[in-house]
Amino acid sequence: SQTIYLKDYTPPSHLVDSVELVFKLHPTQTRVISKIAFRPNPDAADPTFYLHGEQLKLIRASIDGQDANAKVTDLGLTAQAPDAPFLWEAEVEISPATNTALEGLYMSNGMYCTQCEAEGFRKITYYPDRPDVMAVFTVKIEGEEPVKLSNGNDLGDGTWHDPHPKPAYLFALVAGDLVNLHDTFTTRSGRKVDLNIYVRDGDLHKTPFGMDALKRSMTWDEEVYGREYDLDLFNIVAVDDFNMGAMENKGLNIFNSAAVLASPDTATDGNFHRIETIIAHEYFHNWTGNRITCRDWFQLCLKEGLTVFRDQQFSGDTRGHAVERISDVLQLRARQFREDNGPLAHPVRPESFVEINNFYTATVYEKGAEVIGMLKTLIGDADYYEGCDLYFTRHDGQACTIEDWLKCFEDVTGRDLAQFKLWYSQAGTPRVKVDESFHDGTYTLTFIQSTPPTPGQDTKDPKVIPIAVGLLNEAGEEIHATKVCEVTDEVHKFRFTGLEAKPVPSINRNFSAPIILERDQSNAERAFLLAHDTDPFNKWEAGRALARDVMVRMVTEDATPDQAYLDALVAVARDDTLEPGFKAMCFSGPSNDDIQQALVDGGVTPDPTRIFLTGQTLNLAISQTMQDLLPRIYAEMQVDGPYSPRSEDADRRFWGNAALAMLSRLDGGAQAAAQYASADNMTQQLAALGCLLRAEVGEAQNAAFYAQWKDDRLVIDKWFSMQVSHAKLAAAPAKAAELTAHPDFTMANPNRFRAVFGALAGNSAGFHEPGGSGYALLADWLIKLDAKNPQIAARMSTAFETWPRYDADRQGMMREALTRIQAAPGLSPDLSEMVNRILA
Ligand code: DPP
Ligand code: ZN
Repeated sequence: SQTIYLKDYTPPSHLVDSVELVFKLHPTQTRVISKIAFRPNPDAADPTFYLHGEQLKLIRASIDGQDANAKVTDLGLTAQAPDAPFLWEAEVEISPATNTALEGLYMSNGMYCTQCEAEGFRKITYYPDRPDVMAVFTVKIEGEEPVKLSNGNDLGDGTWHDPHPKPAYLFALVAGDLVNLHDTFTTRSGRKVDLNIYVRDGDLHKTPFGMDALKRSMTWDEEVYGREYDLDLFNIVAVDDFNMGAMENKGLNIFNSAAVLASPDTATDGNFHRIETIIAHEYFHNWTGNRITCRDWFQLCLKEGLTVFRDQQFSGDTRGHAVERISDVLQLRARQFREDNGPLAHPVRPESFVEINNFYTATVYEKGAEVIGMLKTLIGDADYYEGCDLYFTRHDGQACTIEDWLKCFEDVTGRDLAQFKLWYSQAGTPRVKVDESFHDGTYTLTFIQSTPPTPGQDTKDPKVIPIAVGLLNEAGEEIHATKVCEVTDEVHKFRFTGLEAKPVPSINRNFSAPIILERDQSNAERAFLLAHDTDPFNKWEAGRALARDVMVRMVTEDATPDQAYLDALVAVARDDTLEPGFKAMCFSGPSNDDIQQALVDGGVTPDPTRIFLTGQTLNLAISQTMQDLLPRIYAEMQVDGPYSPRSEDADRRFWGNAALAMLSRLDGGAQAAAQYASADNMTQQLAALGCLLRAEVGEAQNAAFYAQWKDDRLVIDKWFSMQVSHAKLAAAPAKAAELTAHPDFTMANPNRFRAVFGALAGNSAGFHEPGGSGYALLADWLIKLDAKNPQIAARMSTAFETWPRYDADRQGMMREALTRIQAAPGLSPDLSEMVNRILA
């Protein structure tokens, strides 16, 4: 396989005016007949006519009616083409039923569906499968299936026309025996849009929430970004076997059923929230991705970073900005910081890849979103939205680059964004060291930035880092409102004058920059900020820093749980001015990865077993300290009446279930068993089951749960995952191995595979148990899965990306597992690229 470089980009040889496709559906012998109107691209670097095509059986191909005499390889074909517009006609045969990679046209439970991003269209027919070739598609679907869908407008009889030129990766087709929930939405300029969510018979009751989320997303994009929907129809289809969460195909979004189907009895509050976010995300792509797409796949963050930023804004508006920001940062630290500080670190806009599917990463998505957030902070809201408007008008219908995007903001603000652009090209999480001094009423903050080396980038230039700072006095009053310090130099000082006494700073408020702050801060000051900071994010952050410090001391110095920390938590729990969701967040504590990163930064080799056991000790101490408060919190947080996923109720359950988790460490699971028995929704049922499994007393409930839900695939995914997540130490890989023998386990369904092995990878102490059984098991299964579904196998290999952190024994075993994968016969380019990068 070949490495592809951003610097080698050249414009396409030919452009496409129109595409007509006819699909004669058949499980193993689908015929795809294409008529494509090409014309030479005046800007082409190389005029050779080349079409991508993989795993296609070519039946015939002609150019202007004459045999094309195509030279065919495994990856595509070339043919002699006239130096003028011409008509390409071809017929190929493909086999959807045997397509286990779930890329291109495939079958899921008897239904035909497609996934073309990034390069799946070339498995459907010969085509210039690159995002800078945009065309108008007309599609005819022939088959017995009662429902036949494609992009754009329904012309009847299985025929579809999409008037918006689009790249092939946005093509979609669905055919099957489906039912739908229908609704309508009227755009603010009066366009009436038909909305449908298509599902299999029996799932209709799980669609109303998704429909509501869709309509709210449509309204939000009109109100906040001035973006309206542009077709008369918007269809969503739920598919059980799907590699991603969902896909933004023009007018025909295809969703992993886990990312759209929800009912109170089968979906948790967390599921409802995730569904709302993904529906919004895919809908928002209609402008940021579809109307304006990417020139090439290196620009993936152009659509993904921006669209994640937009869905985060939407979620913040919907469920509260503080809790949303905290959960986004938790995610960022758990996934992106981990990536950015290991062998897979890469820039938000990568410069090379072997397999683009390996770059749908936390860095491209989440750090990509952080970069947009920093831009907005630096230039201010008004200029941000003006720049977006300019981007939408200037580039509508185009395939663009990061340069195009930034130019809009330079034009609006007159500001040079060259230094800002380093956020797109330099990998690694910046460290910012903070020094402070106070003399004669002047408080000086000195920021010293550096970014550690990452693969292929030994040295880094200083970036522009917007660090929001506020100041408090000793009484806990805000004496200097939030000000954004624009750190541009390696060492950069900011002065605050006219102060009576040395203030307490609140730095990087709202997590204004995705950095690691290095600052000598006493736990007393952290506790003070936890009690007084007016910035909700930093209030939470102070508690998290405190918790992290307490954990690190317990791990490295055998310290006992810090009383000041325990007291601070009690104060949070008692504080009536705080929202339940915020309190629950304060009790969530830092993630295992966060602790490990802190240890690594402090020069200590993390031992996941020890971290786990320490966490248990600390959690028990917290529960004991909270003992008297817990019954009342638990009782007060019970929500009466029928279940609603609205955040007001969800936050009460969140805090109530945090109290239940603490109670369960003290009462042997009695309260959790009671909750399990009386639960009338999945949030309460699953939270109780988790407490029981953690206490190792949940066997009966675990069996009952399976019996109750054995016919619901999405709930059974939870059942698989819970058992592995809650198993302790070496019991986790043993449980995962046992579950792979369960009759309901299958590699063919990505959700099921992820339920078991995603849970194993997420159970740090289990995956890293010192015997190495976790590593060996995952390696075995990645090798098996790779033969069927390389994308998922490659994605899940990131469980190994932290190997350089650990002790020699663990390193040796992790490397051995990776080397074994590397040596597996017939390894896919996807998995091989990942393993090579992880080991490099
Ligand atoms: N479906 C994926 C997403 O929306 C890839 N575009 O992020
Ligand atoms: Zn996306």
